Amino acid sequence: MAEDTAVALNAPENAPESLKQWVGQVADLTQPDEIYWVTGEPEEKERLYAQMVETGTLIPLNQDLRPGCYLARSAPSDVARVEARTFICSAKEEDAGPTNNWADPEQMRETLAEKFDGAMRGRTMYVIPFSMGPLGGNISKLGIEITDSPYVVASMLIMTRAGNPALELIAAGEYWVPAVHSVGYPLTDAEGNRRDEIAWPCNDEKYITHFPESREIWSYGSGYGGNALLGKKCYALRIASVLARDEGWLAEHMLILRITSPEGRNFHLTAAFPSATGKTNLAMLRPTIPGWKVETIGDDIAWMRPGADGRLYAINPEAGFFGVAPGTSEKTNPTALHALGHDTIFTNVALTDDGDIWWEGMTDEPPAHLIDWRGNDWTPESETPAAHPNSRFTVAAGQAESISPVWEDPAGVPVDVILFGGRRATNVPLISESYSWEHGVFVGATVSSEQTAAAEGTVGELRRDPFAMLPFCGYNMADYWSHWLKMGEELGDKAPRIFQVNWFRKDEDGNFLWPGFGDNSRPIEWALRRVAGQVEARDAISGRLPNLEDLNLEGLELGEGVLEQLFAIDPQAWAKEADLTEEYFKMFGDKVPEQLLQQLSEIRSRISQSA
Ligand code: GTP
Ligand code: SPV
Ligand code: MN
Repeated sequence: MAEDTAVALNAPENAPESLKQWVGQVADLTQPDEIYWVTGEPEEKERLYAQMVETGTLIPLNQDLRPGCYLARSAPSDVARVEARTFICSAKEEDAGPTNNWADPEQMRETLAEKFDGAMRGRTMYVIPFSMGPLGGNISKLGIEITDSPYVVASMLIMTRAGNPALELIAAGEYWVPAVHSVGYPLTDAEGNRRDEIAWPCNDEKYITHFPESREIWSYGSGYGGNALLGKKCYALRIASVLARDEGWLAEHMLILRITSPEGRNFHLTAAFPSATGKTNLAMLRPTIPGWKVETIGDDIAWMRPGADGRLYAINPEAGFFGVAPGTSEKTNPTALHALGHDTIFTNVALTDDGDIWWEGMTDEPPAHLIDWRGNDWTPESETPAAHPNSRFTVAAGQAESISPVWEDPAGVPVDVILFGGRRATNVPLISESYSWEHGVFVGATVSSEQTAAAEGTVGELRRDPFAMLPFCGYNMADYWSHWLKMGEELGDKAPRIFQVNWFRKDEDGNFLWPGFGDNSRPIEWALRRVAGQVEARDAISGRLPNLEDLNLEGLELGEGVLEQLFAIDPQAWAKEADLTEEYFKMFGDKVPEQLLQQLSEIRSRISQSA
């Protein structure tokens, strides 16, 4: 009961009784010194940042060069999502499926009760009401994150619509998802002995847990990214994918952009690429082909729902970008770089001698001296990177000059094209059009990609990452494929067209064949001309390929035979992939939808026809 809480609840007047009770229960368990409800007002941000500068969590950057910018350095053990410590606690194991770590919900609740017992001693417990998506929008949803990390509060204030307006919607009776987070580093022990605060408190033991039936999130031990900003992967993907299945919509790891043709026609495109595989880059694309314009709507997550006209409408549930820093440069992504000129939190990048930031790939020549992400001196001779490969910037989406005027339209934008992509050195062509929605779902379901530094694991290792959702699907992946097939039936001929892309194909010497970045506008232009019915395609094993003369390559110098290599399809290699896919599907037993098995057999017949 809220009344029994030792610490004052400090609840705002409009906080509903059920919310107050839950906050009181979490406080009883975690025993914070104080409870603070986040309002989202400007003076609150000032106080928070000042306090974090005092504890060393934030280092102010040179305010003349980067006003409002700060650097955070995490603990070296807390630098990325921890997939091995991420759990789906569904009542039945088969509802988590073979690609998730399942944990028995009863047992996990016992473990969490132990871990969270006294976890916030000596700390402030922050209560953050937030909206995923524009406030009050019909695709948007609400949540409350309780956390003991001011860094998480500051990040949530950038990444979501957090504070009083979200609480007002909750007070008005809107549905909300509860999410509890602790870094697991209490400052006082059970006997009342105090220890000093450190710059990045966290715990060696981590639990990122989801309860799909009760729609709850409990996260312990990490302060980094998707482990801790619970609106992002935990809610907007893992829990939302379950809500989407039950309510008939889609929660996806996709960027959203608007692209306007020289004739002034608007197209909307979403794209699922695995973590650190180019969503932010594509969302801020600067086309190298004249006359085309790209506007950014989202860079990581899309929530999509059929609208009254039967088309699929997408919103970006987030309000900011938590983007990969390394590789961001004036050449690769000037739009992102310019957005980072002010009011940005940088995490685990390097610090220059004049109080600015640097990371690998920002400039051709590294500075002669830096402080690296661990806080040590660094020179170009150093053997470790200056910035952590998963170092990130946290910035309000509105700061990107490419942001679309419609990015906060609560109704969303109608989706014309869906892209699936991954990092593939071989086999997968630059672009390929799916024969049908079912074929598109097959392509999405069988994506493999070389792993990146966005999660713990072996960088470069090829793994299946269906729909770029491997670490983010809150239920059985095969049921998720069935849900996609069902959505296709509902959308019928109004469904978006599906294409597969691969910017990462390499030659024998390991060099990228395709220049990528702004030039990705070229295959995308072809896709849009397909949608507009302006161009023919040729049938191939992977799907429909462009006739090479139809690609707009004006102003691009490609080496001899490179274009052919980008579209080369080796039937033997595809036969091997088909065998691997058959093996892969076996993992899901009889849950694999019949339509996907049918697609596999159609690929095999295309292979034998071309042999
Ligand atoms: P998450 O935020 O982790 O979900 O990732 P993301 O998909 O938004 O990643 P991002 O756009 O930040 O991609 C980062 C990496 O992809 C950087 O190393 C980029 O240099 C690289 N990248 C992006 N686009 C291209 C491209 O067209 N070609 C090549 N070769 N690399 C690219
Ligand atoms: C990803 O890994 O796909 C990210 C970063 O977008 S995190 O928020 O840490 O999950
Ligand atoms: Mn992501």
